[in-house]
Amino acid sequence: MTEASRKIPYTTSNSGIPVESDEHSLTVSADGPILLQDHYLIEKMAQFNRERVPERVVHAKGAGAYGVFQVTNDVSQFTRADLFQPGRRTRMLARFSTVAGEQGSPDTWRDPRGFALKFYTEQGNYDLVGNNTPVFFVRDPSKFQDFIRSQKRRPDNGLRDNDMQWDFWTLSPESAHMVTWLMGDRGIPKTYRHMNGYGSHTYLWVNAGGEKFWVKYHIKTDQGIDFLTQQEADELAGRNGDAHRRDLFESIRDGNPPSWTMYVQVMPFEDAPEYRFNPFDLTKVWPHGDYPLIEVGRMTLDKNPDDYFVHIEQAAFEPSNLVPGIGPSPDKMLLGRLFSYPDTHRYRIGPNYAQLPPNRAHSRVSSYAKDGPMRYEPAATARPYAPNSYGGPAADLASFGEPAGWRAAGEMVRAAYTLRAEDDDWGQPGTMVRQVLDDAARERLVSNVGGHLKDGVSRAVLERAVQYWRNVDKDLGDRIAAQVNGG
Ligand code: HDE
Repeated sequence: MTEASRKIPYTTSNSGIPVESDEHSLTVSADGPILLQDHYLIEKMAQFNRERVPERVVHAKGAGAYGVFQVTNDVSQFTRADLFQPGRRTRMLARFSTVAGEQGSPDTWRDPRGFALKFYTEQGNYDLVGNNTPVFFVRDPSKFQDFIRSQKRRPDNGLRDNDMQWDFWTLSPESAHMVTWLMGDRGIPKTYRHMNGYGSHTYLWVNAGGEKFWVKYHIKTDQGIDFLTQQEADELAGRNGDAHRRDLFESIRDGNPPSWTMYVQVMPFEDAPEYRFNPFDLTKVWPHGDYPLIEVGRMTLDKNPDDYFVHIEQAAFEPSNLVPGIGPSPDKMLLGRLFSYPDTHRYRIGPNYAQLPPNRAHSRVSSYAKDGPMRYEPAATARPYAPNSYGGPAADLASFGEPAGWRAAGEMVRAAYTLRAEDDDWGQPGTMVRQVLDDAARERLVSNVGGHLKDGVSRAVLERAVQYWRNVDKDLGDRIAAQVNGG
């Protein structure tokens, strides 16, 4: 029977060889021993044993989709980045995720959400790898690994431990702003479609004339912010651990593509040195009264991946993918991340990860890379060295301009940022509690914190935690104390 006359394709081995059976091993007589020459059986078992790549050490559980970014406002006065030029439409990939949970963990655990974007621009891939919060727990990359370990599983019993979490947080006062976000309504979004994304860090934009501006990204959901209460989330975690992944997939499948509107806050380059607090400190936000939001464009997720592992599990986002017109800032956390992400990709999915479908640039790649495991694309040149007199490639400084940077000088030290007038750890979370949250949101914050503190936190850490919240806001701290001690 030919394949054409059949309704379904015939099974083959990985090498395209038609196989004789989908269910019977090759044996001597029906009841006899299995034969080593059963190449297809061996291939099936060996392939099965090698289906896993290491999960992401953080942000292991997530969901993603492809989409398009459309510029809706002219911001070319601030940046010459190709994707932000008037009228530009750029294909993109987004991945949303939780942070501490492993791959099989529920989507609705309380956690920040990753908000990772990859734009396939005409000048290479631009990755904006943010969270659904504008701030973070710590401000020096040296503490990041410690922070994450305090949120995950203990080495002795393999269990997560609220005492460990609050021990770290109460010994790291810089965490207060982010913990207020985490323990409030933003800590459990209703779906991935009902949350904002933030670049969180300060970045550098450079326009065509070489003028520099500091920016912060806000990517606001067009679906509206919505959240789950702790109780709703706990119930859903038990009933459907993949609720957020399913919601994103089905909304796109059913012709209901979610969208977000991107804005930036723009700080003139020369404002930074005198600003009243450190504008590069990742635990701080810039008041919108100082630097209002300016619309940039709209991202719409309109295409589900046709293979989750190929496109989402192997997606490699890196804040170091900065295209001409965009640069980093002196934010120590951002600078640490510039190393960490490519490092984790080389370990997790191999040195040629940039050639995998979700990571391949849509523009021409003319690097001098060659060879290495699983290499897929041919080398860009037969003479893989620079300079060479056989047609390059050669760096083109004239077209793409100086690296986007700033002047730095001074002695080598290990120290916290230099303190400025309003560089404290309690002011901004206190303002958020008193001026941004309404009574109902404050009540839910008290209940969420109280519930978490009552679950296995030691007396000594509890006392520090009550003081931590009193430092944020006295009344809030008193209400948490009453919950913990009396309630
Ligand atoms: Fe990450 N982070 N991170 N992170 N992060 C990773 O890279 C790291 C931080 C964020 O959907 C890892 O590919 C360091 C802030 C997202 O694939 C790793 C520091 C923000 C994702 C890593 C931070 C993020 C990651 C693990 C402190 C928001 C998932 C897997 C200096 C602004 C991306 C990977 C995806 C993933 C390092 C802190 C967001 C280990 C060293 C702050 C959304 O490389």
